[in-house]
Amino acid sequence: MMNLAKIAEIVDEAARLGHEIEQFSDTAPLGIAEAYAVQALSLQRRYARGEKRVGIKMGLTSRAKMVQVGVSDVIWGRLTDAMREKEGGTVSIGRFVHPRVEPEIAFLMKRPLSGNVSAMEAMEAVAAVAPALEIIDSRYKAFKFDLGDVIADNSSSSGFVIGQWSDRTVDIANLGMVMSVDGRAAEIGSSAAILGHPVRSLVAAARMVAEAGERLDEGDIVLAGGATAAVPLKVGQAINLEVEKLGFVSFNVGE
Ligand code: OOG
Ligand code: MG
Repeated sequence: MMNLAKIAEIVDEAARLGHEIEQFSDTAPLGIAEAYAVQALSLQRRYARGEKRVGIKMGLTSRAKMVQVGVSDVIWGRLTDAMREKEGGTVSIGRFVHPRVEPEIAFLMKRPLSGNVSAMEAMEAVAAVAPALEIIDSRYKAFKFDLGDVIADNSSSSGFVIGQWSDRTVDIANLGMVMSVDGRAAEIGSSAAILGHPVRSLVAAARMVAEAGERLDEGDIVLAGGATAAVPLKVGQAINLEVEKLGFVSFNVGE
């Protein structure tokens, strides 16, 4: 069995250089605790290169996402400043392996949050909510992985774009979400697809970061997870997400 630091180097180098790797589950499967340890070690490498932690992303919080990748446990990953892309800008995908985009809701934290909290406590720690597009890119061949593989690979985190923030008092329980490619609707869903209510994803986030000895901080961004299946990105596309009451967020796909 390879040591965890070596595995962290493999996933980090794959993400940094945009090349694909074999699943660890093919030869030496990773347990969940080991996989999160690899993820933490791989993020240490990013921080050492000057990237800053800006929040976390939750994954596999909707049925559509679980079905698409064949893994049905809620997972999380870390977001850094280098992953954030400008709203309305052009995202170059040349540095990715096989990127996909998915429609999400983002929370902006106004207070720290960690551990077992109620939905009301979670919402009270939020400053604002926004429509968001997450660009995911598994480093594994053919976008295939098991639970340990995907967690070790920082839950496929690679980029994200956030739209305009709205006050946290907007009711986000069941908002229509339409993600379009070149002006045509590609995926249609509702914020209710995210664990029945996106706030449940924030509750899970608080619990899961606490298990890692961390917390959500003031100013952190939390992505609640894709509400629909993800769509493969191709150079030249214009991607837009319209969320009822929250507005839109968009980007263009460049080389
Ligand atoms: C894993 C990441 C899942 C989400 O929003 O469900 C995720 C993947 O699909 O590669 O980001
Ligand atoms: Mg996602």
